[in-house]
Amino acid sequence: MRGLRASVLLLPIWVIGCEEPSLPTRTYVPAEVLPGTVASAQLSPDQTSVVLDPAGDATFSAPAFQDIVRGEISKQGGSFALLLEMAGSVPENPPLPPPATSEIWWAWAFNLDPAASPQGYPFAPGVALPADFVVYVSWDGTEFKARAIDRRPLLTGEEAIITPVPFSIDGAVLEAVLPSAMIGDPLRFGWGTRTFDWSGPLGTEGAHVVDFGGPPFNPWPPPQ
Ligand SMILES: [Ca+2]
Repeated sequence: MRGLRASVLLLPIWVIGCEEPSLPTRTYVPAEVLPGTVASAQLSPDQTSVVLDPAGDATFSAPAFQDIVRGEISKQGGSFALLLEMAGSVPENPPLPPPATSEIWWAWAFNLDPAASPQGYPFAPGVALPADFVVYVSWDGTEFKARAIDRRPLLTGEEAIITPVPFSIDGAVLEAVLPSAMIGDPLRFGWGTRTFDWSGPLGTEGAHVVDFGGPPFNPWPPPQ
């Protein structure tokens, strides 16, 4: 993992803009970061886990683009394809809805070790949460980004590992790619989705959950 972090953080994020303005798809692919992991056309899904969530249940009177209606993860070769469907389309230039002041997130959380609750980043120091690994798409009022946060090093007093990941936004659907090696190719884990408002910088107490997409964690592999 150390080698992976060292290699990917030095590379630029390639942003591929929409070439046809009439289409709402925005694809941002740091392909150089993750060679071989985004060739999904050559891969076929072998397992998918889907969780549905009602529309209209988000807190803070949040807009529909923060209201989760479906979360999905699919194992595709060596990667997980992560998907979030919202109750409404994500605008090209969305507002930061209150109480967000710094950024908003669409996130997938992974509970890799049910016995562990790392403390700290991206949450405040000392705040323990069971998600060992988080992937998120963010909007800060200027640009969309996607990052993976490996929180497991926090358990031993080290810093969380932050890695850019490919993502896309198409109307009400957000997708991101997580190479399964980044979470250690686990056979079993818990996963779930959330949206967040950030009323302060990452690493502070400014995180507010806007909507959970069903239970906080769901089983992988999906029940037969
Ligand atoms: Ca919802």
